[in-house]
Amino acid sequence: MRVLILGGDGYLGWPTAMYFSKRGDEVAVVDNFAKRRWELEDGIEPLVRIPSLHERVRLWKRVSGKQIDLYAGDICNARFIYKVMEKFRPEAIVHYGEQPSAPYSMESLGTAVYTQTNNVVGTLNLLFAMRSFTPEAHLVKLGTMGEYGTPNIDIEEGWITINHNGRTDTVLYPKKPGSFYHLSKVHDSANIEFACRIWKTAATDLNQGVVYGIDTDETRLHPDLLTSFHYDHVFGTVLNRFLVQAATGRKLTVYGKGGQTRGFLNIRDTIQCVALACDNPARAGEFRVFNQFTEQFSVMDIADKVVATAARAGLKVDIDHLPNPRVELEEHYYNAKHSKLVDLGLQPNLLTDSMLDQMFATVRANTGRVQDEVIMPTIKWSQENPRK
Ligand code: NAD
Ligand code: USQ
Repeated sequence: MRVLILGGDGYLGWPTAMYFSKRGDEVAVVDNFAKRRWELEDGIEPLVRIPSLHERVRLWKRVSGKQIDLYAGDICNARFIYKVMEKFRPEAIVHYGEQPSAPYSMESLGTAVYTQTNNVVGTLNLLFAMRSFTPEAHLVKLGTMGEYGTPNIDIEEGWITINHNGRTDTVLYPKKPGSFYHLSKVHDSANIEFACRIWKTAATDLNQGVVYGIDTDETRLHPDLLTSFHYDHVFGTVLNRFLVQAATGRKLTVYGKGGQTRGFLNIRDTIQCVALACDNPARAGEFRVFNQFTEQFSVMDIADKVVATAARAGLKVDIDHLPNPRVELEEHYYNAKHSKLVDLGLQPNLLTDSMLDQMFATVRANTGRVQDEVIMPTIKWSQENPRK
């Protein structure tokens, strides 16, 4: 398969590119390195410094003997993405190339506008480029479970059948997202569903939960093939943050009561799910939605697991309940369906004690560069945030 990976320099994009390349697919990656610029703006660095994408692509060739094509450029530049699509002619496009942080999007008017422009315009450009050059290709788009929010009813996989005043229809599940970032994904989903209806585009929207994990089979092939792992308050996801906090003797930063419940999955399962979607493509005109997570936990469940993991390693870790910088329900009903990927063959890597012990050991071996200043949350949802 010819697979184009947008956002190939990112946490999920780089290991995905290596995975497809290793199994024999023809792979190209696109990135404009915006993430590295956002990091610079906020004085943030991943836990371990990562080589440039050019270096990692060269190293991959030496280690695996396989070529990954690299296109450096911005998906929001229509001319650029048109050229890439015309030249590479992908059969599958895995779209990770967006601003992924809820706190970043809530920092200011500028970051909210940037997030929505970057994400929505980039995806629109891609849809038009697909229509022009690869109308048969399959779009595998990374959306988020946060598009649904935390409704007081069961969450279905994308679509819901509603009976209203005696008539029945199947419609996109109602969305109530919790940040301007999550909203950008809702807008993307609506635009993609429209393209499927009007142009017969084939698309799978992967409503992914919170990802954790530091390595995959391919990143372990060489220390410099690693992917970016964030523990800061802007780009770090909750379990990754708690592991670093515990490994460095800090209290775990639970926001509010910690009853916030989300779907979670291992980075290895992100890759498995994306591969399953590519290998079992949507039909022309189909807007297919999968809820992509393997287990659901509350923030306190996650904190308790990290406390226990640290204890097994001989460390005592405490939990701090910080005033919640976000506006979100801290106790709520949550029951999200997630059977479609399992039906396709997903074999989940669950959050077992041995998985936690392994991740904790890797994190502990790499705490030399942890910066105190980027751990506590400073971006508040309900008020203006001073620009740094
Ligand atoms: P990431 O920031 O590490 O990777 C995104 C990459 O896309 C970055 O390298 C960035 O430079 C690139 N990019 C952004 N805008 C671009 C543009 N206009 N043109 C070209 N490249 C661009 O994020 P990630 O954690 O790897 O997430 C990947 C995708 O998965 C995102 O869309 C995110 O919303 C989604 N997602 C992530 C998680 C998670 O927990 N990490 C969970 C659910 C969904
Ligand atoms: N949280 C804490 N303490 C922390 C960090 C987070 O209590 O130190 C809480 C948050 O308040 C939230 C939950 O943990 O209730 C999850 O927060 P998160 O930062 O791990 O995840 P989120 O902001 O939702 O975003 C992440 C990714 C995003 C993806 C999303 C999937 O950054 O790209 O879309 O997870 S989901 O949550 O399913 O929408």
